[in-house]
Amino acid sequence: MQKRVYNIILNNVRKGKKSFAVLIDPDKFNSNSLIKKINSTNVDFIMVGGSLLTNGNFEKCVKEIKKKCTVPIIIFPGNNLQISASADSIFLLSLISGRNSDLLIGKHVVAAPLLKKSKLEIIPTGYMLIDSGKQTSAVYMSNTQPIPYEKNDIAFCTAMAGEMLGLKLIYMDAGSGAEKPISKSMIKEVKSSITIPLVIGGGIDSPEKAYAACESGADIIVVGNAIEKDEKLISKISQTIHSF
Ligand code: 1GP
Repeated sequence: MQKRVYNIILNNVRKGKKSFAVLIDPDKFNSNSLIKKINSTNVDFIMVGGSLLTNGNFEKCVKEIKKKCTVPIIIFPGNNLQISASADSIFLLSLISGRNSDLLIGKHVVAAPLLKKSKLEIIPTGYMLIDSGKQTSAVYMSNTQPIPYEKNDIAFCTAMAGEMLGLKLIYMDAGSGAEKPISKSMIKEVKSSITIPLVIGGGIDSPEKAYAACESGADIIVVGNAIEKDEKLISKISQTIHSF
């Protein structure tokens, strides 16, 4: 299994270059215009997945993106049904902010043989849900409590523990469509407590919010919901992130 995607992430971090990941929800995927936009913009990664998918077209969506686009595809799995050998890589999420053993190790046991067969590049990821003012699908579906918005100490101790356990990435997520993104001070404190790359997502719906996350120490910025509403944001946010 090649470490292509993780090496791109690490190289960007070493150069101080921020990365931009567009999150595609297969339920809302409208291939032509979105892929056109991505192909004409500087997007580092495409993530595909969601807490709850209702259309059953996960595999079709990944294949279609792969066919039309050269940007590396990372699966962001909402559950163990979201695996496709057509993607490049998968964030193998361990929900370290929660205490639901199924999402810490259980689902992974079930998925392991499939993942091995798929030859996907596995990126072991410490996934942390942060409270954003309203209950998000990720919090509800995971049956866990998010880390409170202002509890920076819980966030950085959790991230530190994740790194000590050998995880290769920390992904802090306020949840899709979050009312407010993760605070600058929480991102700063987590970033200064770990040496592995830090991914930030949830509620980033403007270049200014993307800039604030970069400035605080995010290495990868994930945007999903806002782009579904306005595809023009892809180039605006990309410019901000890449000129940081
Ligand atoms: C959600 O972090 C991602 O898991 C992206 O969030 O859809 O709010 O951009 P948005």
